[in-house]
Amino acid sequence: MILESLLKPTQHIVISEGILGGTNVISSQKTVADLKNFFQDEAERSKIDQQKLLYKVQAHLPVDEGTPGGLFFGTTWLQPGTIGDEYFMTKGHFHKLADRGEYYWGLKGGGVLILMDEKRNFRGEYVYPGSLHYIPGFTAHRVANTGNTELVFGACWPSDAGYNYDEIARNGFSCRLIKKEGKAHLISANSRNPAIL
Ligand code: PAN
Ligand code: ZN
Repeated sequence: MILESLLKPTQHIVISEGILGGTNVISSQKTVADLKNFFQDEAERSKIDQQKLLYKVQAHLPVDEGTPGGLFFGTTWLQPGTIGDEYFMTKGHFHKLADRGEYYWGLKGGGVLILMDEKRNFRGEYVYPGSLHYIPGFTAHRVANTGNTELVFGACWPSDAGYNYDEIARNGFSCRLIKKEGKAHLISANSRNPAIL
């Protein structure tokens, strides 16, 4: 009676793991096949089991994609490994509404958030449990796993942000995160090595 308006939340999260539950939660995954031409060493990528999982994503989409004013909330599980000397990474994207920002935060494992502005200036930020990253608008973002274990990170972004994967597929990032003598180095990409759509 009095408590009628006190409701159980529609969503829940295993806070340390990022696992989402409840209504309107979607899942997707990307395999080695899905990142054709994204790595410097395409020959090496093509030799790996194409069905091998690179990363999976869960996202809570409480409103339709494109709705102004709402928020989306997600978790990404990125596997450890390298292709050639380049760490496993997400595809990366600008947002379709390019000015839209986003938060990322580290939950498990270790890696680097790679950021590139529209002038192709790049920078990287270490990702680790407790790291928090504000990704400004007009900034492409991608995460690479530099550890030996799964890298888990959370994200929150505007529901009208959308995705522009084409720019990265065409021109790539201006940098690559490579493993050299066991350590991560963010280096300028020596060729644009465009990924063919
Ligand atoms: C994230 C990403 C997620 C997967 O939710 O979509 O980490 O990376 P790609 O989308 O680049 O494959 C996000 O940035 N949303 O806006
Ligand atoms: Zn994004």
